[in-house]
Amino acid sequence: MGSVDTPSVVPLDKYKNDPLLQNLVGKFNESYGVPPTFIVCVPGRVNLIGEHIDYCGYSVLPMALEQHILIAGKATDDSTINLININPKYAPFKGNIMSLSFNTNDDGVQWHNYVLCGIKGVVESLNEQTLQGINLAVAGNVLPNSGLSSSSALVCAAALATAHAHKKTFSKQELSSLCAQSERYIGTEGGGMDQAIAFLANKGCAKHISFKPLRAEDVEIPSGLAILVAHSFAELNKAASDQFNQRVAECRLASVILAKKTGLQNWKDLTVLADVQRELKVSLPDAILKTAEILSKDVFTKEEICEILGVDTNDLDSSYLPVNTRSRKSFKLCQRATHVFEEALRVSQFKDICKNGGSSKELGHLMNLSHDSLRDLYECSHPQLDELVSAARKSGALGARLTGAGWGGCMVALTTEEHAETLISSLKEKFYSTLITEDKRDEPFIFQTLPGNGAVIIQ
Ligand code: ADP
Ligand code: NG1
Ligand code: MG
Repeated sequence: MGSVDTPSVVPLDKYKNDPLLQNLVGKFNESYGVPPTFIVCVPGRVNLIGEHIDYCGYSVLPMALEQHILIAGKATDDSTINLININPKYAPFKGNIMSLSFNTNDDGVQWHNYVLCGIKGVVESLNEQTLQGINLAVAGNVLPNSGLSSSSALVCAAALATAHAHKKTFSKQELSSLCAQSERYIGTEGGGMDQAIAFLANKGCAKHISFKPLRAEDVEIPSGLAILVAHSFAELNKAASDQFNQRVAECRLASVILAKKTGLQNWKDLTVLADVQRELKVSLPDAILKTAEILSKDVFTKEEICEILGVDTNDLDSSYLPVNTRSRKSFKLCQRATHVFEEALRVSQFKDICKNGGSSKELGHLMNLSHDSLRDLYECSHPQLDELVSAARKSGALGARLTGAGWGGCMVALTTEEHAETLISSLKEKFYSTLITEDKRDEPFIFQTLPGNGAVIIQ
């Protein structure tokens, strides 16, 4: 058996000039009266292509960012979790490690719940009668609520900090799966892309991530190309809205209806579109044709869906619908499933071009098609994000698309190294000039980025 791949431990010395880490250590000392015994560092990510298909069982192609979440920690003598954030907008929290509960207030989901997701995931997996608490301090520079996966960086950092504080080692694969599961405590029923890239990323390469079993294959961005990330200045906290789960529900319903109408015996359990495609033994282009043929309506009412499946509303709710989507009256199934199958095809074409050589124009074209599909079929873009994408294309980007869940947040654009600076200047002039207020001037709202490393423990 080969050795188990666990997050690397790197010496603190390497970070002595990192201002965010120095600030974090200072605040930890100030709050707890002692220095932390370790710090964990987990990156955000940008997804190059493959949006809203991880929870449908299809592969995705993200890369880690240099921006990250840091958590400093030290085990305590009792079972208390103390949590502070160096940013005063995030309020401190105190709880018991053996009885963590999630709560929301009128403003939506409180930030500490993401930390609790990671802690709870590890606590459940350790399955001990009692555990020591931990003093924790958080710092981060991943733009939040923007599709760069600040949420998962926080969840994964909390899980890694909890495991390390209890001297337990998990493989990167175990941590990825455990965190994908435990982030769902927040209420959104996402896939595993964000947690997988957080742990499995390697500097210099994007990753083609497949699920069941979880695998991450290196994909090199062809030389001479540059990746640009830019914020649309529209934000959405996914857990504070039912939009994300509505798409999850629509994909599940499309999946079971396709399975039932094509005569698959086990249709009730076929809630994942990739599983239906596999059971039907059809190619992605054929799955797209079948979708158009079988799900040929624009909108399905809940009653119509119950009738097709031969179930009552209670059954439909409990078997297929996330809690916050149960009051929805109508669902778009054909559009969502078509996006998923077509996007899965685009990921595979994008990977092949990167691996076997091909035109960079074609890579850009695939990204453009991805955005257009997310805007028109998946309806998860935002007018301001569409405007930014369009400005990037007009300014000579090879391709541009929304990245992450959408409904605002960031765009990822592909350009050449030569053209990157010109593209940034052009977007500042064409898109940002009227949007940038004094308070936003220093924010890194547009930046060029290279594939970064996965999670590490700093000691
Ligand atoms: P994203 O696309 O960034 O993952 P989500 O809507 O999934 O956006 O989650 C973002 C949430 O994560 C924020 O609203 C906040 O609660 C939490 N978060 C992100 N970064 C930080 C941070 N540095 N400190 C505290 N909480 C953070
Ligand atoms: P963001 O935008 O980072 O919250 C979400 C999901 C991913 C994936 C993308 C869309 C979580 C934790 N993340 O990402 O799994 O479905 O949207 O491709 O649910
Ligand atoms: Mg998120």
